[in-house]
Amino acid sequence: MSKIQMFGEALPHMPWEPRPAKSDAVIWRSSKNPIVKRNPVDGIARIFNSAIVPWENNTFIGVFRAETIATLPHLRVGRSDNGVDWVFENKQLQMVDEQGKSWNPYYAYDPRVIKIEDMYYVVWCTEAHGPAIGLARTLDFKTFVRFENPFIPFNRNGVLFPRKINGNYRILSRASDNGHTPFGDIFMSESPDLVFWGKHRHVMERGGNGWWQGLKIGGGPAPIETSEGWLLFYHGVCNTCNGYVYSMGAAILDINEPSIVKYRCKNYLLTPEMPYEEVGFVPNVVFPCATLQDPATGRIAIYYGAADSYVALAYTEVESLVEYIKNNHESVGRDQEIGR
Ligand code: BMA
Repeated sequence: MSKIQMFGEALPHMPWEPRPAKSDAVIWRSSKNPIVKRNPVDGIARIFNSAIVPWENNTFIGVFRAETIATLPHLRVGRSDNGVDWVFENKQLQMVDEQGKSWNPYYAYDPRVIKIEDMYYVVWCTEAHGPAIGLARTLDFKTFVRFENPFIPFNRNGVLFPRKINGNYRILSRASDNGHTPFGDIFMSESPDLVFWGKHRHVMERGGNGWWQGLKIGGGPAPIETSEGWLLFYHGVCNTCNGYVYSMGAAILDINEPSIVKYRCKNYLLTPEMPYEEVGFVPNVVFPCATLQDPATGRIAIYYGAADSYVALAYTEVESLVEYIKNNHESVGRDQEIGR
């Protein structure tokens, strides 16, 4: 039993591969990577930054970012018995408004799926006169009811917390621009009903001594509740003369006031090193969007998009990970203050 506790549903059947022998890595890649390869479905060129959650009868379900051979990003449901081998629906995910009338975004990408009580919420980057946060709810992954735009453009990387905090829902997001935004910090907003959002607080700023997160940062999977605080995986971006490089980092946010960063790891946890991360439609991208975890064993599986071309999987254990984050903590700017 790990000294650091994770809270949430047991998941003994989650995908898992032990840390490679003789390795002291904090995080290690699946030997099956990439788990979703190019041209996975007729007419679909690439599936990558995608969200996975546990589903009925010990199976898994996900909302995937897919791009057609006309390169239009859209969302698509996939199912898996083991979390590694996926079968995708042969149609795009369809959304309706509160009246049940069809209401689909022109484009949709980078979904996150968060279960809060008995409802599943999909947050994605949607078209709303520019990129903005899309939000929909589903119970069955068949009917997706879309909320009206929770935020004005431009905003991306919306990530809900898996429960209310002090009575309100919380969402992370990153204000951006209309293109390949060359700036950005992580903010948090709160809402009593998922419709009206306010108290927009600053959570984390780009930068620190390491350049890997010097340009912009954005929330990744839904934060994981632990005895140390909210464990947040995020992406950090560095600008180079050959373009952006996306890596994955982690921080621990205060459990009651997540705009306070308790610990932030100065080192990246995963950076493009493998051929499927370094070479693809967009080279040098590691983009985490989902985790599965089992509180009893402390196991965490992290799903990430690789090079805007593949879905890949990495593993870690909560205790060694949290120790690593704490041992490599770096306080950046005003991160440790309430972000008012
Ligand atoms: C971001 C998003 C991600 C993508 C990344 C790298 O702006 O569009 O979907 O993985 O760029 O291309």
